[in-house]
Amino acid sequence: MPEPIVIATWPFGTAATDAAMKRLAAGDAALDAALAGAEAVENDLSIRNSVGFGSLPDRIGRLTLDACLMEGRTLSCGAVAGLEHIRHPAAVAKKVMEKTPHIFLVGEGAKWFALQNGFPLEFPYTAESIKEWIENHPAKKAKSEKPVKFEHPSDINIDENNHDTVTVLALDKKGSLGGVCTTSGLAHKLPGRVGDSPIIGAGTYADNRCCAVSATGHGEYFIRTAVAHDIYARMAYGGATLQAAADAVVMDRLAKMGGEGGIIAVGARGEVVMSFNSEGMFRGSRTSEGRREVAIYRDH
Ligand code: SD4
Repeated sequence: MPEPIVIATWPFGTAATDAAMKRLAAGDAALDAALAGAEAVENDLSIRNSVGFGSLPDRIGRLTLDACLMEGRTLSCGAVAGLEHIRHPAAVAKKVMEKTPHIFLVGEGAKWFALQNGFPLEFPYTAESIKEWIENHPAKKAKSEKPVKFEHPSDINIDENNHDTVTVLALDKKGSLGGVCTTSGLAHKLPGRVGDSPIIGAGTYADNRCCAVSATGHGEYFIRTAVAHDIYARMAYGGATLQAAADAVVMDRLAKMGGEGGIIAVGARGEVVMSFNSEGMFRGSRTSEGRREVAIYRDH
């Protein structure tokens, strides 16, 4: 059996890899470990750009969260999107997977389901996130004291670099894969907008036969190219290695469309691949032997 491994996106992903590795070392399943890692990041109010509470609200000031997870042995999965006032969207996604005949709940329905399952209703805004929203709202003229005047939806520009999705992928002692992705999506998005992160096959995919893959970047492009599943399929049906599959999708297919971002992936034999077409991509990894790596890579 391969040694357990966990990888995550962004510098704050080290909180995730540390929490997840504790669980893997104790013999827990990959999905449970990855979820523990994602929750560690969701809990951290100092992560202000885009994961969980205290992160950046949408165009009209509402913080909505998206998450999904997938188990590589059974292909079980769950997802939520547009979830408000609930701190742990990834855990709610797991309940959707375990307790309903469905996979994906959104908006008020997802919130109702979370409340029914004992998740507390919480206030997700911090003084910093409110200040940031007021001061940096794209519709607001610099230094103007006037309140934000909303643009027509067709006029909005989105800063596609203003985001920080955390995705955590793990391989456990039994050789099973699991993946979790959690985010508040692109900052200042239109209300109701959902990116790739909670979409199984776009933002995340896990199948023990090949790999677990998760994405970070401009979600609309990752949906159009079904990035995570495309990488899996190139391995499963095309016989590509994980590295070749990831590079073909991220560096070629996605890049040619103008989709900026990258993926992290763990193969069924423990191989780690991180492919990106953006200027750089932060990610961290951790093995059970304590090997810990955090890096931003800039060269292709
Ligand atoms: C989205 N893909 O909502 C997400 C954003 C992201 O790192 O990846 N942030 O489009």
